[in-house]
Amino acid sequence: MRPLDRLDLNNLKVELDADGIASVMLNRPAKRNALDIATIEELIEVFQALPRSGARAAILSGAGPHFCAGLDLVEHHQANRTAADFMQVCLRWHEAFNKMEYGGVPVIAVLQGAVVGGGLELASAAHIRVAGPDTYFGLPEGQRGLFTGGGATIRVADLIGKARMIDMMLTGRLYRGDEALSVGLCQYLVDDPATKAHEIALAAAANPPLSNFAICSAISHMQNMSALDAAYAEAAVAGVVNTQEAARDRLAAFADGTGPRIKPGA
Ligand code: 1HE
Repeated sequence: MRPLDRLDLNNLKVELDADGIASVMLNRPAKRNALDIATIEELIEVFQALPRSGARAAILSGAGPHFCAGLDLVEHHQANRTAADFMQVCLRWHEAFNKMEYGGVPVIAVLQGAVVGGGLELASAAHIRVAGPDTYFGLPEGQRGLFTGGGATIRVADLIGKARMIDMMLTGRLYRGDEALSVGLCQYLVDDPATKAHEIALAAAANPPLSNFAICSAISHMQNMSALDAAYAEAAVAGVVNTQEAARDRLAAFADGTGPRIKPGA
């Protein structure tokens, strides 16, 4: 496996800064960052390398006016795929998005313009979504004669519920602004999503990496389990995380009264 700084990337731009914040940018703005198979393969490589890169958090963004226009419809049209071919394509999408969601490094998505179809599937694999005034969310699969194939039936349904997802797919309904925030498509709605995402990434990066690893992989895994198994797995993860060396100073500071108290700011 090649390290993050040695990957040969054409459709993504990746940088790791001195604070340990990785920036992963979809970089096909002329095609509205549509996800062709080459981009999906690059996402797999990047999110495979990320947990071993020293990155403490990552910011996922898209170059240009739109975050991501979803499946590359032109490639899909021209490739004339069989059902078996497209199933394999979808499995590569799952590989990429699972590496993101389960990798243990917090991924914060900065969303502008269109976050549609596969673009919403990609955004929903991030751990935190930050939208701006021009961001809109849609699942236009129904109108295109398609169906979701990148995990929306799991992740988008999880964010907004089955009924809203079905409505979006049947009618082409778009969500934006306060409505998008209130249904759970994004957790932050701000004028400057890039700056906010950076702030969030720095805050997350200040946590011990093992805590973040648990937050950004164990919760997702536990959702796939029965409640009984999830409770057992939670106890096992807490056994490891809550006794980590990196927590010692923080606990000591609380015990001697110098550690922060958890209260809302002024
Ligand atoms: C594309 C794509 C694409 C743009 N595949 N090439 N997704 C959709 O149904 C959304 C399709 N895209 C759009 O509705 C619009 O492009 C946008 C609203 C996102 C942006 O509009 P606009 O006016 O800024 O750009 P444009 O003129 O439409 O597109 C600019 C170029 O990007 C143009 O290429 P050009 O070579 O003619 O300049 C477009 O063809 C290209 N482009 N979007 C390929 N999606 C695993 S299953 C997932 C199923 C889905 O994702 S379904 C949802 C698909």
